[in-house]
Amino acid sequence: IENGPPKAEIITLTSHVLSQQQRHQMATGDLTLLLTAIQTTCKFIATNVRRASLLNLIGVAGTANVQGEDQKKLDILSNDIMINSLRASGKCAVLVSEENEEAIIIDEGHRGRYCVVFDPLDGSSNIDAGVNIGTIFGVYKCEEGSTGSIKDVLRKGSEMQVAGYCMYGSSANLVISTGQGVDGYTLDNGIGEFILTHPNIRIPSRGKIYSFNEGNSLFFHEPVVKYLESIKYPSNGKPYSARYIGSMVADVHRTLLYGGIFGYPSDKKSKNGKLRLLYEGFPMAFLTEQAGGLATTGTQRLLDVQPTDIHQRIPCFLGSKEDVEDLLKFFQ
Ligand code: AHM
Ligand code: MG
Repeated sequence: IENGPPKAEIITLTSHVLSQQQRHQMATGDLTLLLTAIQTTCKFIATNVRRASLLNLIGVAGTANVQGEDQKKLDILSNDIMINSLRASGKCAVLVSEENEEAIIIDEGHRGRYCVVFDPLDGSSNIDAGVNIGTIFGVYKCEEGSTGSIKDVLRKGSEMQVAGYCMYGSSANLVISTGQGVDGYTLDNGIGEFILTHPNIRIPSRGKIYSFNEGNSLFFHEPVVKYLESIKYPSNGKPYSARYIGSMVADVHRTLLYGGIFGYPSDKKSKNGKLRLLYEGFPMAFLTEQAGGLATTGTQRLLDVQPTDIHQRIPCFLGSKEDVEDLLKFFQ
């Protein structure tokens, strides 16, 4: 036990990102303000996820609350908060949300240079059971000369400036990369700040866990079937453990911290799998690479996929470098 005084240095997300920006001479403060808007949304969602059953936020949208206002389901409410807060930041030009069919082009009075793609509450089918869920986001900067159009977000994931997620579990954990590694922050409810608790997350080069919805095995294509066989019946007699929460944020979070492989493949029923490229695949691939891992579609580096539609789906495999390389051998 150390006897010295308690450590007096508390690093918040805002101060850490600011100092990162300053170090790379990128500090206009715009990104920091944008991230403040995202943080505020995450704090709001974290609070409400926790209170959800009490406040009866769960359930069908359209039931009235005591004020006679329509109550919204948590995912719709989260989406509204995210959009309002990003718009109010004055730093955004285009927003793409899983909940909105069309991209939102921000009005001139509030317009900034950034474009944010997000899934406000991913894994929302898990809310009622109290299982971890999360918000996923990615940030692009408008292209030179653009005042904000759909073209600014139909870009490869490798062009993202920032990617992150916030996981709502026993604590709220915000994991983020501005392209200089990955840092994890935990919400201190007492002071309402995200505190740097997991600096420089590095994914182990090999793990012992695989995370696939094997219930779909009947439809899986051969490379995936063969790969899964290879880790379940290995020649060394040490099979991998299976962990699948069914909430991408939670499954990816564990994969970043413990290593292993997460996959949502295309199969005979869904030709591009289930996960969305822009606001699920790209941000998670960005974080995985920044943490030293790999992310692939099976045939291509995930971050190199050129999107054609804001809501398109993509087969997705990510995790420890060696595990993903093993999988890729079955695709060759
Ligand atoms: P959602 O955006 O409708 O919540 O769906 C995305 C979620 C991911 O969080 C998760 O990885 C996946 O769906 C699980 O799908 P499945 O239930 O088919 O295994
Ligand atoms: Mg989703």
